[in-house]
Amino acid sequence: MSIDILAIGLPALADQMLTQRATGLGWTLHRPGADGLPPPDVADRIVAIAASGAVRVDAALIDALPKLKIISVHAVGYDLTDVAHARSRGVIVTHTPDVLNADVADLALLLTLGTLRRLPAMDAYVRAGRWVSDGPPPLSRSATGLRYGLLGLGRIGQEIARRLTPFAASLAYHTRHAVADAPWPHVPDLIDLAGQVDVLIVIVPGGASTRGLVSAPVLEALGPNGVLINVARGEVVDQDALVVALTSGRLGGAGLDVFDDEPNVPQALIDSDRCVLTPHVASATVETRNAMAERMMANLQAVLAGQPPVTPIPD
Ligand code: A2R
Repeated sequence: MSIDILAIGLPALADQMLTQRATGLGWTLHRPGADGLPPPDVADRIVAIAASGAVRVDAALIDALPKLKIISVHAVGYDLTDVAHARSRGVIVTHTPDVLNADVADLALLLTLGTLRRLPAMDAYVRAGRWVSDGPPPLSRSATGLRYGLLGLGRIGQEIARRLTPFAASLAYHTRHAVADAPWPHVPDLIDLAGQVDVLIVIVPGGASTRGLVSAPVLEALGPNGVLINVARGEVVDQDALVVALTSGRLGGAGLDVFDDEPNVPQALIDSDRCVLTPHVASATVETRNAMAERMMANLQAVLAGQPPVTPIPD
């Protein structure tokens, strides 16, 4: 008897791994139709979903799959999966934490340094021949000796903090609960933290509890010399307020890997020379995407064999 799996929006590497191994595992892969659902005769047989973190797995889809046992999300963030509904149906939700910590932390650092040192603008300056025609470009800002703040100090946040330590004058963080044994000071109020730092790095989950957390007053507190870095989810930052703050000069700069309506980026951000933009690639290296795909597979295999999941989402 074949085991029917619905693959939704997986990145190429994960999709290939799933496709190549499916036959050997006795799995039959299916894809959703234009309406986002598999055909009804297939829907009745689906026992597992393998989904990118960028696709919505909502109550309607979960309810369309009566035999569903597991939703294996290929991402650390599972904010687009209706976890409460899955749980109410007894469906296990898994994700791929830890294996991407280093790469996401690296990109946070790259965006920080790239924004302060205006790396893309410097590269463009050389390529456009302006070094020859105009002489040396305007000065940028030193990253060493700045005050750094982290919104979020979980698995990835702590990796970022460790990378910043050699050149930060100070480092503090805001979370809802202080982290026991963390060597960095906890600031209970986010606006206070933003007012105390030069660079604020966002690394919290998306979803209802963090939507718009980086609000206009937070950006105001960060100020005209402040820099915002976001490697979490676009919705955590009030993007309209960010555009206004950047274009009015009330915020110094931004390094952004994530946006509200990906892959669409507001033209004002594209036109702004105060920001560095990347297309949601924090975990997008061969090594990390391989590790994430392996974790997605391991969760599917465990649950479909009646074993506990390897990396279930936390309660
Ligand atoms: O608030 P706490 O004590 O639960 O700390 C968590 C923090 N956090 C928040 N901080 C302030 N206000 C909130 N409403 C809020 N909600 C969560 O975010 C914790 O320090 C951190 C999350 O850490 P982890 O669960 O270990 O996540 P990880 O692996 O660091 O990834 C963070 C996110 C992913 O969910 C993706 O959206 C993105 O990075 O790639």
